[in-house]
Amino acid sequence: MAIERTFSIIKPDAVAKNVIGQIVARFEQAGLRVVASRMIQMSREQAGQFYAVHKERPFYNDLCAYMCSGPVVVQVLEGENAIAKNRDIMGATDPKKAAKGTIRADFAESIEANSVHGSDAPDTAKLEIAFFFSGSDLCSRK
Ligand code: IDP
Ligand code: MG
Repeated sequence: MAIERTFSIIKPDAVAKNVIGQIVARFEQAGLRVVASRMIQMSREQAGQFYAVHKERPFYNDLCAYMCSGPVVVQVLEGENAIAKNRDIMGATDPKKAAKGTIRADFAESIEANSVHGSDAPDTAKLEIAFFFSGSDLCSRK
């Protein structure tokens, strides 16, 4: 299986709950390594651009406002099958439907304030990493 990199956000609800470490520990326990990490306060423009794919969805404006409502941690995770592995550890978008033991089942507040973001495919992972990080921000953990 290939070593991949994927983009992850610890969203405002999880940062406010002070569970950054607990969330990162789950990635590490699953064999993923953090190769870049930064806490930021997103602007409305940044959130709007990041979630542009959802522009036509009824929840878009609320989602963008929510993502700017407090600091978030943006990070890049690396490891075998990192993209799908991250999505498995996160759980389903709606925490009520998320499998037991997943981050969203354990920490999320609602379908909107659902604790984490994770890229869903290699092309989006690449775009999302480049949206927040430059090449020199990414560290080698080999
Ligand atoms: P994902 O984060 O599991 O990939 P997406 O469908 O890509 O889910 O949606 C992006 C984000 O938009 C979700 O993580 C969540 O914060 C928000 N969202 C998705 N569906 C809804 C909804 O029906 N109501 C409110 N917010 C939603
Ligand atoms: Mg998505």
